[in-house]
Amino acid sequence: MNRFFSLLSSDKSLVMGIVNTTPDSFSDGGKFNSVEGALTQALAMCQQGADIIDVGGESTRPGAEVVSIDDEIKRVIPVIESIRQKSDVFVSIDTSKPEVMKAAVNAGANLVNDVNGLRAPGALDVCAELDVPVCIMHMQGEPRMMQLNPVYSDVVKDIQLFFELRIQSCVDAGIKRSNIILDPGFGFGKTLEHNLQLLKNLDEFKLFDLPLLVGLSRKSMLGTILGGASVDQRMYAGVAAAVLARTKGASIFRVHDVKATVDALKVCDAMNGV
Ligand code: 7PM
Repeated sequence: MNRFFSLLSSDKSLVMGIVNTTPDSFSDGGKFNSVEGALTQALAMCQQGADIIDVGGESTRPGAEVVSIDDEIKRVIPVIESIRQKSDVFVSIDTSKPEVMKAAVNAGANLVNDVNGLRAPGALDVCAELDVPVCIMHMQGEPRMMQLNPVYSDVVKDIQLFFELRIQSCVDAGIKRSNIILDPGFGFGKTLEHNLQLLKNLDEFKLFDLPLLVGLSRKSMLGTILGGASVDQRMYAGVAAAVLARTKGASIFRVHDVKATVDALKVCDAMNGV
C-alpha cells in the first residue's frame, strides 16, 4: 500500500489547498512569475498543514475562456515539477482533459480531480491506465449555463444515481473501486436550496462507502447566506461549512484558506479521537 493510499484510508481529515495557475491570477500574467507564484503559494500551504495541493490550469468559472490542451499542459506541468522538486506533498491535478491527466501524473501528480466526473472521451481509460485515485465530481450542465435554471426531482437521490452510474462506468473501464473519491459538486448547477440540501444530507453519500471530498471554500452560496459577502469575506463561513461537512462524513476538504480550515478540522478530529 503506497503512502497516499494509507493517508486516504486513515480517518483523519485531509485538507487540499487550491493553487491556481491561470495567468490572470498573477499580477504580471507572465510565465515565470506564474510558476514562481504558484510554487510559493503551494509551499506556504504545506507549511500551514495542507495534505494535498490541487493544481488547476483551466478555470471552471461560468463564462471563462476555453483553454487548449497545449496551453493547459504548459501552465500546470512546470508547477507540478517545481512542487515535486521542493516537497513530497501529494499533488492533485484539477482537469477534465485526459491528455493533461496523463502529463500531470507522469510529472508526479498523485490524484486526478475532475469536475466533469471523467465524462470526457478517453478520460476513463487514461485514469484506469494511470492507476491513481480519481475524484468524481457531480455537475449538472456545463459551466457556462449551469447556474441558469438547475432542476432536480430530488437533489440527493439524483446525485446518488449519478454516482452509482459513474462508479459502474469507472469499474467497467478498469478503475479500481478503491481508487474512487466522490464529490457532490457544491455550486455546480445547484441553487442555494440544492446546496443546503446536499450539505444537510451529505451522509447519504456514504452509502457507497467511498471517501467524500467537498469544495465549499469561498463559494457564492456562502456569500448569499451572509447576505451578499464578497469572496474575500467568506472565510469564517467556509470554515463553518467544512466543520459541518466533516460531521456529515466528508473527509477531504478543497479550500483556499488552509490554516483556518486545518485548525478547525483538528478540533473535529480530536473530538473523534483520530
Ligand atoms: C468559479 C466557479 C471559480 C467555481 C471557481 C469555482 C470544486 C472543484 C472547483 C469542487 C472539486 C471553486 C470552483 N470547485 N473540484 N473545483 N470540488 N473536486 O470555487 O467543489 O474553486 S472550481
